[in-house]
Amino acid sequence: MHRRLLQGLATAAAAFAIAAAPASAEAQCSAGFTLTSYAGGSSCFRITSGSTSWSIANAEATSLGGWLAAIGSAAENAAARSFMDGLIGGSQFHIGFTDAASEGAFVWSNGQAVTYTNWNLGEPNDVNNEDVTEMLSTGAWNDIQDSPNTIRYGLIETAAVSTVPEPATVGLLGAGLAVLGVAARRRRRAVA
Ligand SMILES: [Ca+2]
Ligand SMILES: [Ca+2]
Ligand SMILES: [Ca+2]
Repeated sequence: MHRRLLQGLATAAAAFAIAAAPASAEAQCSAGFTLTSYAGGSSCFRITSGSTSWSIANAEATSLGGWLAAIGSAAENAAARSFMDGLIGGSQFHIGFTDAASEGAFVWSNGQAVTYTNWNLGEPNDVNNEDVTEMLSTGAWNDIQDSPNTIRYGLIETAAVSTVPEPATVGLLGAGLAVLGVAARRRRRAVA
């Protein structure tokens, strides 16, 4: 067989092999969010634009396609606290835990199941109707009022999406087929 044809076949075969190899998935966040990984998962985090009541922070989270942080584990709790430490020091901040719908029955505003809580000693105590939650400097939680007099930054969360990188192999595959075509034409000419 013609040597160039063999070379072309080899190139095409290599391109097919690369294209067939599984591309590794990469976790990514929407613009403005920071990918934050921790044992057992990852989240996309960003801080609210200002220090506000819980409801206003919650509305901003929703408008951005997210929610006030829903904390599913001790590892996520520590990651959330650490993320906010880098932005507001040890200040407390809003998370998405609320019992506004049913007193005493706290739920995550994004609807996820409650798998972990980290209430501070004596909390939640519902003093003067506290129905939303802040995270303290220690990482422990406290129920607070949803009020213009109780303003905090909020931690907004979205899920990290897993994306497969664009295959860089399509061009290579094309190049391999082009070489094959040239080789085939030369082979026909040599025969003629
Ligand atoms: Ca979460
Ligand atoms: Ca309450
Ligand atoms: Ca409280």
